[in-house]
Amino acid sequence: MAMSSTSMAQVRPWEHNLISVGSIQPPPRTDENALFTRDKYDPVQLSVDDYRKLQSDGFVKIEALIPHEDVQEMSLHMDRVIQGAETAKGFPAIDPSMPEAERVERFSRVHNAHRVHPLHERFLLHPRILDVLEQLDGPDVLALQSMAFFKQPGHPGQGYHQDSYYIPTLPNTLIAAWVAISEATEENGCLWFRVGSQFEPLYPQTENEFTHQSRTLEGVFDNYTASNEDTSVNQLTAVADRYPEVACPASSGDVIFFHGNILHRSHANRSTRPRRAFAGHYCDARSFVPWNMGKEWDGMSEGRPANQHHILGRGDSHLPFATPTFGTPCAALEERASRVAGAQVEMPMVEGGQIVMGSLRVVD
Ligand SMILES: O=C(O)CCC(=O)C(=O)O
Repeated sequence: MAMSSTSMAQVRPWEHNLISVGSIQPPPRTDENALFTRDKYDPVQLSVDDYRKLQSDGFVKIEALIPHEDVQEMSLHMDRVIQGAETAKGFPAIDPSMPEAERVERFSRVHNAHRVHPLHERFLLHPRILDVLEQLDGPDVLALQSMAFFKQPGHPGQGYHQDSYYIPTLPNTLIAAWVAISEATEENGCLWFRVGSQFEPLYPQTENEFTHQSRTLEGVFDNYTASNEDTSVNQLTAVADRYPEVACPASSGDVIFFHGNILHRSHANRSTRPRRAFAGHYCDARSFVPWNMGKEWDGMSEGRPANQHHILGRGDSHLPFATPTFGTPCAALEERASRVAGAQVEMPMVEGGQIVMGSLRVVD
């Protein structure tokens, strides 16, 4: 999950080797991404049960969502990055002659590489992920951030946190899609969720003015230890303990979708192989997003949103949005269709003892 600009300045142990590439200039555009059109993939059809599971548990795993070839491509790319055979602006410099231990140490995770690398953009806007998001989180999908987890043997996990703590969206419609690139097991550091904790309010940090909506509730505290792996230090442990905890192992290609407020964590990789994952964060494109990866944006001081820095994946929005740097097909590149049908639904009214539809109007 994203860390704020404040935390970037003072790197703490659990932010081990975190790299943000948000401000890096992208490489020249290529046309290759434009080939990844929606019709290349089987459309996804979720059930009401899947929807209910996300609401009731706070997360839902969709098995084998991403085709094997795509997962394999990301996995090979990550291998090449670590070997120093492939790089992008903002990635740590790797000299292929470096000892392997030193090379892998440079990569724990990379944030927002979709701004500098076409493959990461393709994953963030993957049609099968966007299909699911449309069904789980509404038709208008804004893609906010991406993270590639290299999680090498011995690398730490991430302690209890709520993703909406880092990425505020108003109203809060944040949802994560966590793609297993390798198998994720309890041994190598899979995700763990506190089932039902998505109903908790957000436990914000006082200095983050955009996450204060729950602050007036009795019991909400100033949270400055989110993500700390040490449960005796992490203030969210007491909240987490109200809910049962479950591990969520995943096979490569499975995608775990989870709510922005759910308390979750991962442990260190205790295996001898990397545990790799790609995570995207999204929201309803109608939510106001006061977040640009911890960086300033035009209009920030006037209270204008940063939505124009985030890509419209599906649907439409009355708010601004970005187009993809590398031309991955998505709604931002399509003609805009207006959605006015909802405005025409008539309300039932009682007239002469009968229910009639919308005859009493005071707006005409
Ligand atoms: O992949 C991990 O180990 C942690 C990921 C996580 O907690 C997140 O993306 O919010």
